[in-house]
Amino acid sequence: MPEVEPGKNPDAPSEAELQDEFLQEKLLGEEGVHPRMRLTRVHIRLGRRFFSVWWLLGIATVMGIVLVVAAKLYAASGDGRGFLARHACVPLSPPVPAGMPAFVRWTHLLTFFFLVIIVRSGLQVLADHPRLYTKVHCTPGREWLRFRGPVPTDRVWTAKEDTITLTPLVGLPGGRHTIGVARHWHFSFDILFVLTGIVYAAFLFSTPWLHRLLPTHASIVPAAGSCTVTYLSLHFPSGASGYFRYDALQQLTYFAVIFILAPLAILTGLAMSPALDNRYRWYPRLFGNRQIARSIHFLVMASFVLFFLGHMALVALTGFAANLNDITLGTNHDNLNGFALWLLVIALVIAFNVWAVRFSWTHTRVLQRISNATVGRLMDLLFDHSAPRVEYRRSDISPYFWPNHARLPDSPEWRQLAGDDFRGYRLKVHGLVENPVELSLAEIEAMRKQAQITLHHCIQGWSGIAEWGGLPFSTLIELVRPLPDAQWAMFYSFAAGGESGGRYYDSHSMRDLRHPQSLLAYEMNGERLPVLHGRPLRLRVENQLGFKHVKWISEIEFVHHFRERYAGQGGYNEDHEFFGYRDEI
Ligand SMILES: Nc1nc2c(c(=O)[nH]1)N[C@H]1C(S)=C(S)[C@@H](COP(=O)(O)O)O[C@H]1N2
Ligand SMILES: [Mo]
Repeated sequence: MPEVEPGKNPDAPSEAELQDEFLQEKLLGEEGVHPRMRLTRVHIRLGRRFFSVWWLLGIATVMGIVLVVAAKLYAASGDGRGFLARHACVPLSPPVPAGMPAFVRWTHLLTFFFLVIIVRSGLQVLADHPRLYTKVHCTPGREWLRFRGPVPTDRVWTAKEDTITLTPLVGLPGGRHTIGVARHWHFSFDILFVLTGIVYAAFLFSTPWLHRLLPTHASIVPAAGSCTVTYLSLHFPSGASGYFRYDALQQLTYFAVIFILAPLAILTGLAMSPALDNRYRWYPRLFGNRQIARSIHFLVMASFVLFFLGHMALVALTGFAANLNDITLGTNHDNLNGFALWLLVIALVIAFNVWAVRFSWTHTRVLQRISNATVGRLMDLLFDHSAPRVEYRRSDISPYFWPNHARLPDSPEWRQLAGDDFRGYRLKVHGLVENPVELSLAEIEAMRKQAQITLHHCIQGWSGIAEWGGLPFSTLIELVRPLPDAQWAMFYSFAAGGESGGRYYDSHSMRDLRHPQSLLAYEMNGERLPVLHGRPLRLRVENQLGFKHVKWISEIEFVHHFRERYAGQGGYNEDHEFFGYRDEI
């Protein structure tokens, strides 16, 4: 295996080959095991049965009609007329200077643009594990929402096989199992979204505009009720008075979107991080568990989309031209200038999205590098110093633990070792160490043993709790004594990483490997590690996502930097699927 000089790397596939392989495998592949995401395939579980969301949409439509009829009847009744007269649906906020201030107009525009990218890339992430659960375990059949059929039970079904394909019209970048690329967009635009939010909040809290948003008087509740009845009975107040003064329902809705939905999106997003969850047990508990946080994250997205649709409909119904002047130019005229600007913005956002899809498929490495240098740095800053330490109880162990890989080991060498129950197995530890060793499984088992019950976080979205027993990596470090120049350790697998045949590998920093919970595991849930989960040896590095936990380890090499091996991005997924090499979320 790789015994190469730094910088000279005969194993490296060419970048053009990698780019081409990515396009062929992930975008142009035929529909087969990886069906397209389609509304007809979305099912929601009630009790034991799954129902098509068409039912839900049908019920929602019927309920909508019932609500409109009820509102109309109530508004025409004596009681209703009295109520509407007492609490008129009129602008509530104190008179403010006409027109939207510049900070609202600009942050509004940017937030819209950023959210389009965040939602599209988020849907792409969802397509990589198209099931949502309420329990942290992710047992097939127990999901509350799924975007494809049930998990086959007659064969091993990996999470990778479970991924579905998204059209680039919906997902960014589209295709299937392009989660690495989707995450680059998602996280970089998350940062822009948060920064915009901070600028907005800074302005908001230092100007009187705050009072148009913060509900301060209980009378807003009946007033919002009155507005609800008014809108539901299909009476839309004209925008003549200028929508920069909000009525009660508007104020409450905007308040909820800005002060509840947006923070919830950020907090639930963070609750999916292995670095955070496995350091602070209380954090995912804020939402129940990691999967509830993920479900809320999805529902927040859906609420943003619904809000957007309702918001646009009302903007159009209550004086489109004047409203658009308000929100683009800050004026209150009836001319079409705002409308023209709005069209221009929509065209630019569409053009950016078209470009983003193309760029994702043609310059994937550039995107990955930019993301490593920005998002990766920030993740490091936030999480790299915290050692994971959370442990669960035996009773928390997941009844089902998704297997995940593209290929099982199938080399003659591995077959021979497996046939002999790994008696001939020698873990080769070499590279920049004072004391290179070759260890049999019996020797490894005779060294210090540690067991831990931890939560596994797969990049695709599923999680599971298992007990892992094995050799603390720090003990191995003491044995082999890495040289001062050794900053990374490479873990090579017996298995290929994908169809292209290159072997699976990944790398870890010395800091991560010294964490007390970093293990070379040979037991799972008190029994010998099953082949499916990495026998004879697999990694546990609990502050990192699952793909960094190499299974079927054949050798470990200490190097100066992972750049010296293969395509130089730090691992098989980093090389071939353009994942970030720091993945603490
Ligand atoms: N050799 C090898 N190791 C691997 C993988 C793989 O494809 N090949 N998949 C990784 C991923 S993406 C995850 S989530 C975990 C899954 O471990 P499990 O199969 O025990 O659940 O293994 C990791 N280790
Ligand atoms: Mo994974």
